[in-house]
Amino acid sequence: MAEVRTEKHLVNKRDSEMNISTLHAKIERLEQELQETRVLLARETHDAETITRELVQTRAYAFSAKTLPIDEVVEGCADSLSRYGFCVIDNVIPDSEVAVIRAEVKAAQSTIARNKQALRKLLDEEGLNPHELLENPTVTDKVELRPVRRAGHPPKPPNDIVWMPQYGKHLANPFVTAVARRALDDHLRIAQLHLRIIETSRTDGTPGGFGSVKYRGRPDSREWHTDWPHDLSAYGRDDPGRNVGCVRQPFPDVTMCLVMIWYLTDVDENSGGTWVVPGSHKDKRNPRGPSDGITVTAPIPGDMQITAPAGSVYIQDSRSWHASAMHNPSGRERIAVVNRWCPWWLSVDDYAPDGIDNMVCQPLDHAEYLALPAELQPLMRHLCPGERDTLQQPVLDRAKAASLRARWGFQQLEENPDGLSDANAHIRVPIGPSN
Ligand SMILES: O=C(O)CCC(=O)C(=O)O
Ligand SMILES: [Fe+2]
Repeated sequence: MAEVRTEKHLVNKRDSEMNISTLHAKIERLEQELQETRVLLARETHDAETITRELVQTRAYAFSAKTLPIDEVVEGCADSLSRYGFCVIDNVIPDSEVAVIRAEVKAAQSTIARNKQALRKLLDEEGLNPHELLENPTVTDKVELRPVRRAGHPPKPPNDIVWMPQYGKHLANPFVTAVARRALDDHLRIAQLHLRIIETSRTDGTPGGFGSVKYRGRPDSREWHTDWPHDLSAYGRDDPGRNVGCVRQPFPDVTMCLVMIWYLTDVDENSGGTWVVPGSHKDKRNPRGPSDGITVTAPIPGDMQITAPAGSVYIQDSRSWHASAMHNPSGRERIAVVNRWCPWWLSVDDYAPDGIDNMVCQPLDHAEYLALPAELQPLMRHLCPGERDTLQQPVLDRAKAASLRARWGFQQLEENPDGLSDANAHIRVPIGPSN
């Protein structure tokens, strides 16, 4: 009798195993068929170039903070970020304030450049040790430097935000922070902030555009890259003192950083609109990928330039293939401020101890931190060594809820230990094939 039961049990087990492997095979077949059908559909109706043409015409990636309710902007941006890898929030800075902020950014450009030059002089010409700069009384007259939070790392120039208090009033705009929270996590940090000004063509014939003059001027030139922490050359290449780290290819399908470009001049195809390849944030290849067959300086079918009025914010997943315009025949500079926003869980400034002049986590002293608008402080608190940095309320609330739920389980164990064996019978964890 026992033998018959064992045999029956074995047959059942074999049937079940066959059933599972048939189901796995079916899933694999259907997934492959789905993928092939998607490709066919894209080819038949909506190839990349057609989608891009439509996007350029309709600006379906853009949502206005002036005319739409915040929920609609967040939904629209979340969808656009997921589908295309980018979105734009129009009218974040009111028209009436744009000119003042633009002038402030231009003044900041000179201050930052002067400070950087003075720092380079001290390091390169006078040969000072970066770690001893703050102890040297003659240095503090010549250059603005602040201690950083990370022990053992030399000081850095202050965060560019200190030169732009009017701009700082908008940086934690509720539309922008809501979109960032939706895409990243509840506790956010602004890890980098820098100016990106693109010259226009000069009357002496010097071409406008981003980068070295010798490469500028052609509307069909590009400088494709993805941004930190997906910047494959990691700022410092193979220099251990300057490499800031880069996620290994193929990038996991997770949004780890949002790049925000705050346009302070109108942008389009002739005036420094950012180049982007829609959908590239999900592509496993990378323009700088050593084995990916892409030329960083050439156009890519389906690429496009963003069009946006001054006061808008372009937001992209750091995995998006994008480029600054290398031509700008508009007759005016393209003025913009760039920031990189991260969730609390990304390692934002652990490496590159010699990167004294990179823009990673440029610090704030306590008075500068306290002078920030109250809503901006939580996003920049990690930059101020004197401030105790703790996780923010929504993250704490989540942890509390999880802890209460766990405690409830142990209460069940105390009160009804015999009734628990089937308590999770409704839970099924699918096991996929390895890939
Ligand atoms: O200038 C632009 O439009 C793009 C800027 C950019 O790619 C960057 O700062 O990482
Ligand atoms: Fe970039």
